[in-house]
Amino acid sequence: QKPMITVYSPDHQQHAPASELIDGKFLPAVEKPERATQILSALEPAKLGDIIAPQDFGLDPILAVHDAAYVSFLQTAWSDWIATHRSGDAFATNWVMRHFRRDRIPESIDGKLGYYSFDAGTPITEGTWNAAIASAHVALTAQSLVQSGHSSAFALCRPPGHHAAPDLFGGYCFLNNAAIAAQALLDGGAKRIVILDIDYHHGNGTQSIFYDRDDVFFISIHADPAQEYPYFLGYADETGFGRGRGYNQNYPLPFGTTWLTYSEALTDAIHQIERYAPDGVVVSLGLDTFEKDPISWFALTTESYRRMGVLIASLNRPTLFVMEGGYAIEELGDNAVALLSCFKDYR
Ligand code: OKP
Ligand code: ZN
Repeated sequence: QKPMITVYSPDHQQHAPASELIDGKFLPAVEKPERATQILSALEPAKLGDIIAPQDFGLDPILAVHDAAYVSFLQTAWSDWIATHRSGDAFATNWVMRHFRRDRIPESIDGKLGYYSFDAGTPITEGTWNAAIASAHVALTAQSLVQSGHSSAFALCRPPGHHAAPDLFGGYCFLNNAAIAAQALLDGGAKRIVILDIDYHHGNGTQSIFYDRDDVFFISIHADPAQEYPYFLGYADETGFGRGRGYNQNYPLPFGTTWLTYSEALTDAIHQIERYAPDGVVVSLGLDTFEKDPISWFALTTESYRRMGVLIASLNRPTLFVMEGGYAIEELGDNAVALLSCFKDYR
């Protein structure tokens, strides 16, 4: 049995928004540093393998996925915001919607925030860029382990990434860690990569990044966008475009989904992955499908995560786990360990 190395950086703590717009009020942020520290403290006694710090891979692997102007925007967003607003976290409050022009990038930071985002739920703070780039380097460090022959690795990323598109932030995400890692695997010699997104929310950013490509097969199991965030992407009829046709697969499921229904979708997804025969699998690991998650409405249990670990292990492919969502802080670590340790035991 081979160890599973975890990559972790404390820099995520620099992204700690005071509050979030919820139910018409600014309430304590749901996406908070305790998420990552709770998982870390559960991993230590579980002894899956070493816990290591990330390496610095610079900006090139980020720019292989994200637009340069978007990355520059993220780097200076806080200082631009504070130059005019003086205080408070930066929030977008207006967007480029249908009927507006998309060929003009406003000079104003408020205009830029709206141009480069798709929701009001993703505050930018003083440390957001430092945390986001560290999170991407956590994913890249885990990727380099898998590339060099480790059968699996866990990137304990925070902030998450799967909602971030080439030039869009939103859904607590700024840089798409899983997409950056998948692209790096390809650039390192892999021919075909699957991204299996098991977060409760559709990974709209990842889908957008790879929608017209056949070298990354994006598969996502999530709450039906007709009922749930991000609302405007994630339907079953989104199957890819051009060369990418047939290499995008969504499994939208209803509120209240239990393991019985979930496992049917996951088993189908596993069969699709086997047919594609990828060189590696990147798992966008969200634990917000849990029954006690405060913002989500599926009903999976800790036992479900054990079974998920076993099913993903059955693929027998180099596997990179990239942390996404999961907000039931108390059980987050147990659920992560349940999935990762069963994966490891059944490999
Ligand atoms: C990020 B990840 C609920 C608002 C939802 C955005 C959720 C982002 C989830 N009232 N806000 O996929 O876990
Ligand atoms: Zn989620």
